[in-house]
Amino acid sequence: MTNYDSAAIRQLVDRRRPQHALESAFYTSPEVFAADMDAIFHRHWLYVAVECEVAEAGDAVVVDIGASSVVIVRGDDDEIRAFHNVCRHRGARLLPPGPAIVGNLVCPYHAWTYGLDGRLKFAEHMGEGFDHSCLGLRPVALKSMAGLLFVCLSDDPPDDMDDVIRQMEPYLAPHDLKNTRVAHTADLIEYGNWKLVLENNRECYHCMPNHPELTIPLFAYGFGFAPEELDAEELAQAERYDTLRRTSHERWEAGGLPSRLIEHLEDRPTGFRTERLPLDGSGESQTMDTMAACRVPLGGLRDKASGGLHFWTQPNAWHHFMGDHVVTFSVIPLDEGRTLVRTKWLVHKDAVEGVDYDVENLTCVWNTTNRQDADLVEMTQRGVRDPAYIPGPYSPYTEGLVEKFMEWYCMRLKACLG
Ligand code: 3BY
Ligand code: FES
Ligand code: FE
Repeated sequence: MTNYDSAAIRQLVDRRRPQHALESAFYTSPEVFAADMDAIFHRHWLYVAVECEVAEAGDAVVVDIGASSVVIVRGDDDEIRAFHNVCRHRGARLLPPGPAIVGNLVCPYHAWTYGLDGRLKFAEHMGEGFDHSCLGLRPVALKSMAGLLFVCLSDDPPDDMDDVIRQMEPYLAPHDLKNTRVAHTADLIEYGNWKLVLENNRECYHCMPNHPELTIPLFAYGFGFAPEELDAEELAQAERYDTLRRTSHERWEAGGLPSRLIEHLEDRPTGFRTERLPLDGSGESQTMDTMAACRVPLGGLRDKASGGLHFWTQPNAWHHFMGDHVVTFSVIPLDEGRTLVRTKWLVHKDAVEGVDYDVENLTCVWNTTNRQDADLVEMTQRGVRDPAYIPGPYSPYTEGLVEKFMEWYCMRLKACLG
């Protein structure tokens, strides 16, 4: 079932100019959006939730992705499973989006009752020959990466996820996500195509002029610059940052914190990138004063200045892991011109609000930055809709990772087009 013309979209992809933004149709056409949902969002691993959201048996969280909806639930056997949120009777949604606590999954329509393992347990009035056993909920592929939960809506998910997990677990494990809880969630609808949200995320070219709050903790962020444009003082600062990055990597790695760059953004279905980077000031956290926002450290992290571990996955996520808290971001397209950006702040599960941390202080940098990014995305969406728009070139210095996102997108769209 496709409501787009694959050949026409393939042509659009084939005529893309490398190192340039995409043509307008990629950001504005409902057909390209349908292709994106089908080829990208229904056939790749998506970051959707954190294990601590389903900490106990019967905890559930429901996430809508386009026309699909997924129930993630922890069973009595402690297993976390994911199911399509579609009743096997006449199709009603079992649960609304968001968190829930359930004993069974009971359809609100005619009360068909499913166990937390998805099996149909009761269905009244269905007669003698009714076979419960073949009407269980349809499973959705789910994997936990050190506590980050990924789902794939395809029956044939990309098989490279186990390798990403193997490479990423040593980086994420020290932050002990399983012993965190969500201190705050912010859902922000950005008025732009999901690819504009990702493009914006994959560069810091816009950070200096637009993110005063973010540039406080981030300092001379490792996102490239044109060396010939720097004056002597800026060059010296860039060199100082490079030295700090190198010596920090050495110190962190010696202390058991993997830190060095791994980058496979454009050469595999489950593209990803990670690196631990030093932060400015005290080097502790992404807060306005650069000090830890939460007094209870995560996991076994004793080095307060453990920087910020960046972790990105294609197509829909980025995260910052610090010594005192973690910020996770997931992107869910709503339509060709609207995108949900869901941000979660995680702290140690024993941390007490108002005693160990203050929500305003914890969330200030990224709430403010997200709103600034939403404005940038919206103004770009308006521009790319204008008939006068012509795709412009990416900076070879500061937009190399945007190009890698686009290479990945074009490669995967072509590979998965129906
Ligand atoms: O979160 C990030 O890693 C990216 C890079 C800098 C700006 N930004 C939102
Ligand atoms: Fe679910 Fe009828 S639609 S019980
Ligand atoms: Fe930004």
